[in-house]
Order: sequence, then C-alpha cells, then structure tokens
Amino acid sequence: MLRTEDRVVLLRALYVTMVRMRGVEETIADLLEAKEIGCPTHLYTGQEAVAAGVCAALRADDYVFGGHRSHGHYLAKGGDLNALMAELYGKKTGCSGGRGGSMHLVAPEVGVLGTAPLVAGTIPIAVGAALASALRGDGRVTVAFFGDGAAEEGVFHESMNLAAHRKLPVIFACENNSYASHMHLLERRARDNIVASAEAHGMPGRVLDGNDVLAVLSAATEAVRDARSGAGPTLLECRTYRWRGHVGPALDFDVGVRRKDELCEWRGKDPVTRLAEHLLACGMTREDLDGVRRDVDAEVHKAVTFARESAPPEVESLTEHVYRSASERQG
Ligand SMILES: Cc1ncc(C[n+]2csc(CCOP(=O)(O)OP(=O)(O)O)c2C)c(N)n1
Repeated sequence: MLRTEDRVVLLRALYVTMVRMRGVEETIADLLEAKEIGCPTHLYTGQEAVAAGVCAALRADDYVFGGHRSHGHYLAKGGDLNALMAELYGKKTGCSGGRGGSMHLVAPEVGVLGTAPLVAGTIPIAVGAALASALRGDGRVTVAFFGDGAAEEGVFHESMNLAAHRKLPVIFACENNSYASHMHLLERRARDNIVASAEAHGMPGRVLDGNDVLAVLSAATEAVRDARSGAGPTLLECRTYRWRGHVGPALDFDVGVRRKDELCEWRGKDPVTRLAEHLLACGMTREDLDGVRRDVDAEVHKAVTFARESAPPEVESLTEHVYRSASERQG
C-alpha cells in the first residue's frame, strides 16, 4: 500500500506521461494537416491510459512491442521525444535513423524493441523475446500491445498457446477501440468476446476500462507480478476509443463508419480529464495541472524545432542496414 504522498507522486507522473502523449499526437495532427509531416501516421489520441498504465507497471529494462499506432507505447516506455519527432520527419536523428517513420519505432535503450504495421506481426516476436528471457533467466517481462483487429489473426492464437504452455513472462495487451480500419468489431466477429481467448488458451484474462489509467495500472501490476514470478502470461483487454480516424488527422465522419454521437460519448470519458479530476480530488491544484500542460507544450515545441533542423540521412547511406555486411555476418 502506497503512502498518500507517494501515491500523489505516482499519479502526477502518470498525468505528465498522458498529457505528453496527448500533446505530441495533437501537434502531429496539425503538422500532418499542414503537410509538414508526410509519412503515414496513425494517432493514439484517446487511448493514452492504456500505454501509460501498462508501462508504469514495468521496469526500465522490460520490453515492449507495438504495431502501427505506437507513439504512445514508445513515449510511455521512456522513448526520447526529439527522436520520435525527427523520425516522423525522416531525419537522421530519428529513433530509427529516419528510415522507419511513424510505424517503425525502436529504442532498445529503454526496452522498445520494435513497432511494425503488419497487423499482429509483433505478437509472436514479443513471445520470442519472452522465451529468450525465460531461457536466460534475466527476469524481464515483455508486453505485446496490439489492437482488436490483431486478435483476429491466427498468429495471435499460436502466440498465446506457446506462451501459456511454456509459462512465458509476456503480457498480451489488447487495445480494443472497436474498429479495425473502417470496420466495427461486430461486423467482423460473431461475438464481442476477445477476452474469451485467454480461457481457451489457459491463461488469466481481464476486461478493463481502458480509459481509467488506475484500473489499467492495477491490472498490469498483477499481470507483471505473475509473469515475473514464473506464473505465465495474462491477456488484458482494454476497452477504449481512438478519437481520430484510422490513419492521419481526419475524424473519419466522411467514410460512413463513425457516428458523431459515438465520438462525443467517448470524449466524455477522456482518460486525461478523468485523471486530472482525480488529481484535483487528491489535492493537486488547477495551477499545478496547467503547469504540466505548459511544460509539455514547450517540450513538444522544442522537439518540432529539433526535427525541422536535423539533417536527413545521406543519399549514399540508403542501402545501409538492408543487407548484413560481411563484418556483421562474421560477428
Ligand atoms: C496482416 C495485415 N493485414 C491487413 C493490414 C491492413 N491494416 C492496417 S491497420 C489495420 C486495422 C488494424 O486494426 P486494429 O488491430 O484493431 O488496430 P487499430 O488500428 O484499431 O489501432 C489493417 C487491417 C495490415 N497492415 N497487415
């Protein structure tokens, strides 16, 4: 049980993380609209509580993997903001050297082993990382973040089967935002029952309010404890909603799939506002909260300047990292 002061410090840190994610995503939305950023970008606005809550339960040396909508995972795990922004601008100083763009983020120094847009593609790789940890006995936990659409891929089930059978230290963190591209979950599956896969594969499964960072943190803390102690994997199905459309800054009202009242209802459950209200009830002042927002705005502004002023990779370097060099093969 945390002392009150420690609890407020923890909650404030979660708030900073979530305001940061929100600030970064909404700035990127503006930059996409202004056509200053050109790479395909999937925004995380509205889902901040999932990445913040899960990553707050992890150690710095634990691993995370993500998909195409992963700026939030990268930031929550401690990825460098300047390097994220530079990556979106395709600059040499980007976290993937400007070669990956929004959908291919890596920061091994903080345990972000990779994000990739092949739907469900990083789930088995996360299980592989957990298998490596189990074999090495390094005590690390791995989290695979993925969407509800990814839960319909066969490899999701193969990965869960292996992880449960070998009791691997991995957490399957499903961000169920109801949509896969432009299709609602109930148009794609007979039942809204992703969590049932846990029981079928022999692991605990929990359905969470994915907009309540404290609920996510509490469930993730238990899942991490189980994984680290050798009890095996957990599936966390976090119910949430993305405010922006599938890709880019648009809201997708014009493609016939999202009702305006649905978005309006979810905006009423804004995870950032909910945490702010909780902090106010714990004694933080409006001034403190405004200060966090101001600091984040300044930090994001600096990251944009850093990205704009960074150099692109040299043209002659374009084929680097495509094939392993002879020296890498020998090493
Ligand atoms: C194997 C594969 N099939 C199809 C696609 C095209 N595609 C890209 S994102 C996406 C929807 C993913 O939905 P979900 O997993 O729920 O994630 P969300 O976009 O909701 O975060 C699809 C079908 C792909 N990238 N990879």
